[in-house]
Amino acid sequence: MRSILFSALSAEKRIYFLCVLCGSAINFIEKRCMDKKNKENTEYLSGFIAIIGPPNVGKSTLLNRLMGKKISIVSPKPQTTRNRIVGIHHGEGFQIAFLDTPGIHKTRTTLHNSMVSSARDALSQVDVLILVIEMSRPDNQEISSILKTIKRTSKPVMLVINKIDQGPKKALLPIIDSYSGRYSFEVIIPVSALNGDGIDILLEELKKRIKPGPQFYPEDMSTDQSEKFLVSEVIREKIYLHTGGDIPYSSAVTVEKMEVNPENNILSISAIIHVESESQKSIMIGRGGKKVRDIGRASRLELEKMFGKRIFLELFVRVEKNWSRDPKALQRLGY
Ligand SMILES: Nc1nc2c(ncn2[C@@H]2O[C@H](COP(=O)(O)OP(=O)(O)OP(=O)(O)O)[C@@H](O)[C@H]2O)c(=O)[nH]1
Ligand SMILES: [Mg+2]
Repeated sequence: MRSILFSALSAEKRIYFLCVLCGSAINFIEKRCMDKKNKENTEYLSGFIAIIGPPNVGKSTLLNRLMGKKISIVSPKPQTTRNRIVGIHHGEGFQIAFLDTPGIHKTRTTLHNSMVSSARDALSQVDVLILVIEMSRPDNQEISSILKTIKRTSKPVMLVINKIDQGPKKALLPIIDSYSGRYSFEVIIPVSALNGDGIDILLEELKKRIKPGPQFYPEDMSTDQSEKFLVSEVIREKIYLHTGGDIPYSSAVTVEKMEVNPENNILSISAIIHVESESQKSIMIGRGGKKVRDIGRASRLELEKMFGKRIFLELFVRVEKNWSRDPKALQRLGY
């Protein structure tokens, strides 16, 4: 039809028509080239940033706040985080991979050694460090040793004073004063990871410190942890919240099975809670199985939100004698 119409045109009109067609094709090609050029000119920024500090100062809460979602488990007890946890923050034209780390502390067991070395290892894997302290306990006994370590890395360090919701703002001045004298921080930013105060300023300062680089992770990836690891961490968090004394510190969790039943779409998970002695096992199980049931219920509710489906969770408690001091057992349990 088009060719009949075209041949019906006079020779003059045909030439004019072809010129218009060629013109728009050239315009189109020019526009594509410009778009490509603009994209190349606005350089993509990316970087790795480690969140380090003493135990319990709010490092994991800060990671979750920066991410806008929960990636790392949190509890009021120190030494909650045991592995390096990666949270990938995607923004317009930039990407930041945050490494949440175990709190740096004096070590007593092989597990502590593994935790502290994974924190120290993270220092060498990143471009920038965020050192977190808390406003109400700025003179944490671990700080001197942490400052010595970061001095050796010669990486840019930002100091975050967390938990500013816990006291009057005027308490910040002497802390800022004292820390400015101890190290030449890039910037000192007071925040509350809990309620979000100061987080926008922190993100702006972070963006200034990342450099042109590749997009290391795809847009839809928010962590590099496996699903089994995420599940084991949620269960471990509930153990920290539901038990006391030595129990949380002597517990490890491994996920043995995760399977979706195609008929009802229920996700079946079976996991083992490893403890170090028979007496810990009976505390973990509780009278009539109540303790482990409470841990199971709290875990299941969170996991159902996380996976967006119904979950059937089975927990078994097993004794793995003195696992926290045995390097082989540690490896088996993921540390
Ligand atoms: N009031 C207040 N509490 C906070 C804030 N940030 C964290 N917390 C609380 O501090 C406790 C420790 O938080 P975490 O994020 O687990 O601390 P952490 O530094 O990751 O701890 P470890 O992994 O054990 O080293 C939890 O009870 C948090 O709710 C904050 O800004 N204000
Ligand atoms: Mg933590």
